[in-house]
Amino acid sequence: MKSRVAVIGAGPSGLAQLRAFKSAADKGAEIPEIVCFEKQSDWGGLWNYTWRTGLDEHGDPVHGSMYRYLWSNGPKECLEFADYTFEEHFGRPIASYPPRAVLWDYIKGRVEKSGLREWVRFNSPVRMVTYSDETKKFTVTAHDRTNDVTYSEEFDNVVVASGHFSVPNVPFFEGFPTFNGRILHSHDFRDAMEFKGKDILIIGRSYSAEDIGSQCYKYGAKSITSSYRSKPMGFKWPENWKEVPLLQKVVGKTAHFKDGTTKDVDAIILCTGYLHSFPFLTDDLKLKTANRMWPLDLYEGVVWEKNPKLFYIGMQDQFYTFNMFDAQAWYARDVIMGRIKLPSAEAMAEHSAKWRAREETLEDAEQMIWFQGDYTKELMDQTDYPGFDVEAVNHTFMEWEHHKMENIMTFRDNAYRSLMTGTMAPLHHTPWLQALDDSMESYLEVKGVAAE
Ligand code: FAD
Ligand code: NA7
Repeated sequence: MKSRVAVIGAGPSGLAQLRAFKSAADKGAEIPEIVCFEKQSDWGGLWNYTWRTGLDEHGDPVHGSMYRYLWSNGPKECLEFADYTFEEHFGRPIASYPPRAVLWDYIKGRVEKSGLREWVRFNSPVRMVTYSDETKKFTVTAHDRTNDVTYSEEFDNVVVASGHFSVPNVPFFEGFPTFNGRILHSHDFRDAMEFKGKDILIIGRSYSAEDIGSQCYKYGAKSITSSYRSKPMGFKWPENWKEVPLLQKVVGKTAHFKDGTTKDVDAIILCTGYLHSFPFLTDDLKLKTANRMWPLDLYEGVVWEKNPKLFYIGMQDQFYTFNMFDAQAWYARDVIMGRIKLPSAEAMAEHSAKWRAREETLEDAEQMIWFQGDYTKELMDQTDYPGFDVEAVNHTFMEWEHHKMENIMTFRDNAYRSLMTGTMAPLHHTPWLQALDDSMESYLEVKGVAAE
């Protein structure tokens, strides 16, 4: 009988796994039967925008954390698939920081072209995965939401690709229960227009804080105060944006900060990150980690060392995204298909410990980018993933960092060269701050100027 592989999640990571198997099949290999379980009614993961917050149409927690007007926070040239370029998808070069809808279209394009939809069971959250030492198989229990039927099936391998930016980390601050305004986590942020004319307080100093604050600025918030725990973000903010040390308490509408200053605010947005959460896994299979560059217990960042029939894709904190997920998925595929032989448990743990030791020396974004680039390259060198010039991608990331430091409100107006096709992206037709319409139609309108 054919072996069976369950893939949990049809976001960029899960879809990379489907594509990896399809690519082997296209080259004549005999592949296992693949069943992908997806909780939402469509694929694309976070890139499949939902207006819903709280519970979804079935009463399950909403997966989506993306919001309206979200534009890529890094150059598309750094995430481009090596086997499906933007130029192939859109038929021409496009600008470097596409809005969400454009990236969703790109992600979908590759899997639609490969005819992979029939591998996916939509509206099907996985409820439980167990492993039997006797049968050496996993039992996956899923809920078919369309017919409201819960059922179980056996699999030889499981790939967890359920994402880790969905379950919010929500700290408590004194005075929250009696705050006279709205308190929300970035997971529930949807439309910056809600905060037009308002004084908003943001807690956190990472990507969500930076981008949600910028969105609110762009769409007319009266003022933005961002409060950090460790250190300021340090960008050159507009005049109505202040960075302050950590919030201590709120009294009525007044926020009190560690440096003794206060500010009256209408809303508090907790950009305080997410929890890795796998309620469907038994403890022996469950990855437990904070959001970091090298979670432990995953050989090559992918293989569950305690049971190497289980795989995780996309569980690292991310600079590299889509093409790193590809590198991981190709690697997992080759382990599953017996093309890559795993070393002993001790050797796997030793290998992970080495990466972790290097991770602990990383001091800034630049070093993290090189770290993740080296990791992605190590994976690509072991499979037939087309591969790409990692060093060149790292350099594009460096340019991006530099452009952000120059001006956080204009960095998206830059253009970069594709490291897959060599083509220079055109400049976008409208500066990001003035581009209020984030639709695909508006973004792809041709009124651009060539960048060279
Ligand atoms: P996800 O995209 O989260 O997909 C996971 C999928 O698994 C979902 O479809 C979900 O429904 C499904 N799932 C979850 N649980 C179950 C279950 N029990 N059963 C069945 N299915 C399940 N990256 C970039 O490269 N550029 C950006 O600009 C960028 N912006 C971001 C902005 C925000 C607000 C966030 C939160 C993330 C952003 N990211 C960005 C990073 C993002 O993590 C990746 O781009 C990518 O979406 C990760 O893919 P994934 O498949 O691992 O996870
Ligand atoms: P991140 O990158 O995990 O960052 C979480 C932030 O939350 C970080 O700045 C933390 O501060 C801060 N944090 C966490 N807990 C607290 C408490 N208790 N008090 C104050 N601050 C806190 O999550 P993001 O949502 O920004 O980014 C996730 C993804 O979304 C990312 O890939 C983007 O592409 C979009 P610290 O830095 O530790 O001081």
